[in-house]
Amino acid sequence: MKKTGIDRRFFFAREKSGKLRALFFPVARLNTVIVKALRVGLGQLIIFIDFITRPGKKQRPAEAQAQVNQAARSLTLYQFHACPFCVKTRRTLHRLNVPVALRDAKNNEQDRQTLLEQGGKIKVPCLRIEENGETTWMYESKVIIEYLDQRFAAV
Ligand SMILES: N[C@@H](CCC(=O)N[C@@H](CS)C(=O)NCC(=O)O)C(=O)O
Repeated sequence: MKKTGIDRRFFFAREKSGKLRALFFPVARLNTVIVKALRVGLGQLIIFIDFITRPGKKQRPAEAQAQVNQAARSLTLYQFHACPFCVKTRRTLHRLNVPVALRDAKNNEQDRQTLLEQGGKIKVPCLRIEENGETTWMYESKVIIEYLDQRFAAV
């Protein structure tokens, strides 16, 4: 069938956009790789800085520490290893010497699903608190840190 003027213009426009896409695809890919590398690099830097500047652990008499350890069994922190808000929260746990179980909600599919289904959303850090048969999913690093400080700083 003979191509009309409109058909031809449409055909050339499509061909041109295909070539443009082919030209820019490697650039876009390179951009993605650079952004990813920067993000990973920044994450590693945060972890390194955290490591070299980590505060000392709170020291308590054995009995008080045993009490804290017991209380920590009802807490679980859902987190990402390199998330700055999670690093901040883990530093608080370290400073207060509260051995809370950590769950990797980035790489562990089961933990991720649990956080989504029971907590309500994928956002970290999230502290799961089990108390008197009830479970609370606490989001926001600032709120979690305040809760931990209130509960454990004076023990
Ligand atoms: N205001 C929040 C910010 C938490 C936040 O933005 N967390 C990011 C990771 S650093 C997140 O959960 N993103 C969801 C995702 O990556 O799926 C806090 O202080 O806890």
